[in-house]
Amino acid sequence: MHRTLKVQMMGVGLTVFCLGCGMVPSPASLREAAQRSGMLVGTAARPEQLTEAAYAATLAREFNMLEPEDAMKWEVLRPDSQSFDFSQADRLVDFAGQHSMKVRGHTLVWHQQNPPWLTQGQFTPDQLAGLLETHIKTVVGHYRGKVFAWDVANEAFDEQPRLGQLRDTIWYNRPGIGLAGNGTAYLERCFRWAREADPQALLFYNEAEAEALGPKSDAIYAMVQDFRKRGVPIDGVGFEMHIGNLHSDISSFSANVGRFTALGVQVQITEMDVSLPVDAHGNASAEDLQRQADMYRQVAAACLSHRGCTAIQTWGFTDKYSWIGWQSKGTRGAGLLFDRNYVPKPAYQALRETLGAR
Ligand code: 9MR
Repeated sequence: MHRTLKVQMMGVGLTVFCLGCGMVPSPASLREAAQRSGMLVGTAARPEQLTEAAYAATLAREFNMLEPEDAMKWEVLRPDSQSFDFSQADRLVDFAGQHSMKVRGHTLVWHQQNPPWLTQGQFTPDQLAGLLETHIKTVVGHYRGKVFAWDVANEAFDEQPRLGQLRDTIWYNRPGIGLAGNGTAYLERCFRWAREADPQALLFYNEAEAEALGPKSDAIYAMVQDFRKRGVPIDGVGFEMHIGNLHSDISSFSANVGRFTALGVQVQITEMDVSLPVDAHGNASAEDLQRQADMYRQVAAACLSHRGCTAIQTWGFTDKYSWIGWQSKGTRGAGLLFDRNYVPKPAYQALRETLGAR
């Protein structure tokens, strides 16, 4: 913007031509951009990588929120039925504290990454209920005042062919905590335990492949509507947003966010990545990287268009460490904002521009 300013200098009227006056400089980082819009921008993080200088510097510079990728799961926290090992998760929580970042906790009730002593323990429903209550209250209590939001339950609704039905799990009905066959009652109990342990923490239900309108998001919607009506403590829904299709329909996502926020809960994007086909060196094509940037832009713009959509989080930030490579045996990858050398990709620029523009 060019502006002409009239200034009075020592009583003499001067007209000066001012280049760039009134321009707001572009944000220097994702977190600066997010702050301008009152948003949170986060990433999953791994404690074992914090000693890598580029990893730690990028994490602290770019994000105002982090979530332990694995370090708060049962498998890590629970060496046996009596003990808790918070050492790995504490490293991440301490790092976040040192860099003024918020922490999302993930996750208290899930069917995966449970330790063998639990899954093979042949516990009765009463014993499982006791174990789960103690787990939720101890973990949420340990991080009271430090974890601002919890994924209380994760991925409790099933995939095809039972899309949208409750998943058979150790917590629900295999054998469950005593509420098998009672729909979402077992989840309700977990949310109530979590609220007791930390009345200030926001409590989320987190789900995969429920971003768009459809049977799975309908089932979650019905649960949240019911919980809100009956005063069951739930504050938000997390949509993971693992995108593998560069032509995904973002308008359906926006409509879905709209109906959830209308129930009075927050929505957060919790695990975003946009995986691409890669060559033997892990490289994607330049065209795909541009399309990927466009996906990030569209998703961020959709979130920002709803007041109740409060956070955008990616599932890691450097392509050096991403579950997609491990899971696809190297055929897909390059899903994140920074390449393997921590160089920002087109997706980074797209997200930074979009985040700063609410
Ligand atoms: O990224 C996580 C990876 O390190 C684990 O091995 C994997 C085990 O299933 O879980 C990954 O994270 C998952 C997250 O906790 C829940 N949503 C799906 C994520 C990707 O699988």
